[in-house]
Amino acid sequence: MNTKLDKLLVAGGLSLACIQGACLTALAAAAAPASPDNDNAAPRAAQSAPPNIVLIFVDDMGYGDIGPFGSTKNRTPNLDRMAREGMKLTSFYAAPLCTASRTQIMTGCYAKRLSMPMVLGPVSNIGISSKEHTVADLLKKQGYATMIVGKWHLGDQPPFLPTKHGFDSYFGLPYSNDMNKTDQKGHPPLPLVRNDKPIEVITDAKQDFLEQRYTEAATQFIREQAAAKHPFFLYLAHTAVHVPLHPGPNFKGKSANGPYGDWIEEMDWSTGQVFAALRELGITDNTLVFFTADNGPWLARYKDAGSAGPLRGGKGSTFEGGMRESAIAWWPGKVPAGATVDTVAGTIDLLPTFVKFAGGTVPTDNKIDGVDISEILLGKTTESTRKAHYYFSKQTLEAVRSGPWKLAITPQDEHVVGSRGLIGAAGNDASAAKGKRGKARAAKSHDTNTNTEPALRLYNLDTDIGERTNVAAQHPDIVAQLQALVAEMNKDLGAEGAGPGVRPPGQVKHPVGLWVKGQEPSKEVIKEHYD
Ligand SMILES: [Ca+2]
Repeated sequence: MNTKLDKLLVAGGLSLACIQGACLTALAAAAAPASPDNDNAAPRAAQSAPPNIVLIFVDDMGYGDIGPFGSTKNRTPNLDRMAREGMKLTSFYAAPLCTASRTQIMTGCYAKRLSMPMVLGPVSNIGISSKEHTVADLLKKQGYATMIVGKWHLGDQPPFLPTKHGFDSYFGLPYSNDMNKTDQKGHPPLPLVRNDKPIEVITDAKQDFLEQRYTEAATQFIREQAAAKHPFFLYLAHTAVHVPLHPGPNFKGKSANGPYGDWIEEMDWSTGQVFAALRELGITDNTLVFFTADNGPWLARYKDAGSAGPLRGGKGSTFEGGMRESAIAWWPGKVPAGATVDTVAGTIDLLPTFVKFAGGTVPTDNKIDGVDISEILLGKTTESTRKAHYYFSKQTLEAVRSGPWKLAITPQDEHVVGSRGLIGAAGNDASAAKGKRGKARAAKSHDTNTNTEPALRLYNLDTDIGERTNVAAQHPDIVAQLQALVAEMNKDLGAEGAGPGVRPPGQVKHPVGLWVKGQEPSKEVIKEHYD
């Protein structure tokens, strides 16, 4: 099918209408029977009842790290089953970094639009503005009970916590699990937060039990809502598989892929526990589960990093490996079993899609970038109404995709080198320096391409998923059409700085730490790092 499409595009000259929609590639699988999971479904759910929604979001996992997306190293039987019973989305995009990615999945907007295109560190002074709508608050308006379990990473100040953005309850870490900096003397402890209060310091030893505790909290929430016959939205945002790797005792040393594989397998176990609870409770016929990840593998961590499979690049990059994620949708009897769809879609589409399933409408006071893909998930179409996907590296638009074509307009790094890029309390982007070690590693391994390739490159992702062959010279018409899409976005969000469509983040003047009482960092540490 793809070969035929390529011939058509090459031979016939590509019209904009073609790349905008009609020719979006789709590999819809043959219709498959509904899952046997319906067998034990309880009759409680009326035909029109809004579905429960479980959104599972993995941290720093590569496109090729689970069985349905080609991993032969990591055993993921629960995700294998999820894919057999559901739909794989093979051109599904997040963002290159944690906070940007979480902004997108929560708001349906490119992170740049909300001035959140970076990585927030502890005690940052910004977060998502209270004027924005999150998927949680829109579902709450539809009567859903809402909970986030796991990593939030959209601001740790009181106005920015999940409970201020539509979640009834919260249990998890407010940011990444390496932000305790235990390798550096005197840095702050990592807080575990329940609702809006830090309740416990998570030491390195305790990190081994995070996945287990998240899973218990998630399944408990499911059980409580099912007992109350209440529609629910569960956002299970794993700390796995972000470094430092902390597989639990039942998984440590058990995989064939070191601690990384161990933690992937524990995350798969956790997913299985969620499905087991849904099956036991008889609510599978009325529950949509969506699984994906926030950004590609952190390749600079070498053995501790995942695999992007056939994709080029990793975390921090706007090459496919940094942003294209494995994604699976599952809803027995509704989402066709065993389907694979290659339509361009992404985390920005989940808010309008979930709100549609919930019977609501997305408010029009704030422009969003995502579109409703419910008809795609239900197997009714393979075409999206979104004509392009844009690849931002922080503030900078680096590439655009429409149909099979991806146009890079700037040099792209293949991944984040050196230390993480943090926005501190003052809002300064410390990542630009990337660190001496990082630069040295990059130079040694030749893992950036900025000096060897032209800025303007065109790739056909159907035939060249690894982005190795620049075909810009052969397709000037397609280059021009994609450049027009770039110009359209630049008018909205700006080429590098903030365009008219960029909205401000929420801000606090005097950020405070989420410290567990009695275990605050010293005044010296606070002064050095956070004042
Ligand atoms: Ca991440």
